[in-house]
Amino acid sequence: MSGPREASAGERAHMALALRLAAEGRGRTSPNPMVGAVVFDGERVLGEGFHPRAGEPHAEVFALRAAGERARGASMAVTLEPCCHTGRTGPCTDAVIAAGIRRVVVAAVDPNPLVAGEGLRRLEAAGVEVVSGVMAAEAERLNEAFNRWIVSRRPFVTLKLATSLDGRIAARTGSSRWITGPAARARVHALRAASDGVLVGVGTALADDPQLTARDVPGLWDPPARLVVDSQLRLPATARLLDATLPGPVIVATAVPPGDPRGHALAAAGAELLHVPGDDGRVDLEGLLVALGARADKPITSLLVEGGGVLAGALVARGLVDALILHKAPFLLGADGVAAVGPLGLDAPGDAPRLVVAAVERLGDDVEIVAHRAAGAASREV
Ligand code: AOF
Ligand code: ZN
Repeated sequence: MSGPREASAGERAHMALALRLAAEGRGRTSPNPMVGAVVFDGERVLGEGFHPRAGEPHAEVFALRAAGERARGASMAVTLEPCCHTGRTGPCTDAVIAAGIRRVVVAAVDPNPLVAGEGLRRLEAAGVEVVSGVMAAEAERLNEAFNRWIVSRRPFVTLKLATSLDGRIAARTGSSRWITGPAARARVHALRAASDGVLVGVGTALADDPQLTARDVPGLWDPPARLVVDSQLRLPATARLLDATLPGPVIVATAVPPGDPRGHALAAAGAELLHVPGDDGRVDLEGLLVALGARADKPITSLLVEGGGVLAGALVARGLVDALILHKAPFLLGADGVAAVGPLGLDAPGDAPRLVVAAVERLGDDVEIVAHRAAGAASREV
């Protein structure tokens, strides 16, 4: 006899727990997704698991191990469709079937072309009841970076801006210390820790001499790569970013061809150089994203862009920004302040790339607005 085709309130509660478990892997699973799983019988939780990092077992395996023999005849809530392929680990579908799980409640389908619905079909073919789409929006949001990268091999790009209420990132002198308060700045460090890479334009690197590291973030996470778009290699080898004691690789993207002494100096200081020349003597930003997503040892699936205005404008103009995180501080800097986003050449508001506000939150005295590219306004493919 087959069970209900929809998830019960109790099963949704188990899925909410699975989503919280999945998030324990934040900042460590790349290029894999964050996944959580709960083995349960009615209200009783028999085993919990999450995917801790790429190369280690999947969430389902940890939850099944924790449940042991009690898994036979029980149910599972899992935030991502169980995989049916052999990668660094074996197929989760086989593990679920072998353990005797009777019913699987899934949040999101795995967009990995090696899975993409086949995991659900395998389970059903083995007689397991499957319900999918339970809290799917939350699960998709959690893995927005993985979902983008696994199908396009390009990173999910989040533009983070800290501005005055009138959208200025610095006063007329270029001074930007500080726009936002401690709570917003702490949020930025958490965003960095959750990202594979943190990117700035060379203007910002020269003006602020940032470290781009994630600091004072609790929990375990891998240090993000720190990147500068530096078309003409103006970054000095003495930049703080290149301090050898700081965690995370430094990548300098440039239009200058290999063999230039400025490049040698940066490489000697520990930077990895990426040569991605565009037509106009500048870095080809689409080419940069492709190169980052294809990075052999550690692909960059999520990129946090922290300005400045020139880089932000170039990315927005090319349709390369997937999400925007705007921190607004309660003061005005006026028209002589520095604009957050460079010229876009728009003739009418209706021509602007459309975003959808996903969340608004107060951070101390500041306000955070999270917005996503509107559905259908997909980035231009290269
Ligand atoms: C699951 N549960 O916890 C995760 C899944 O190289 P592997 O073997 O780790 O496989 C990685 C792929 O497996 C990844 O691209 C995604 O499709 C899926 N991740 N699947 O059932 C998990 N992390
Ligand atoms: Zn798996």
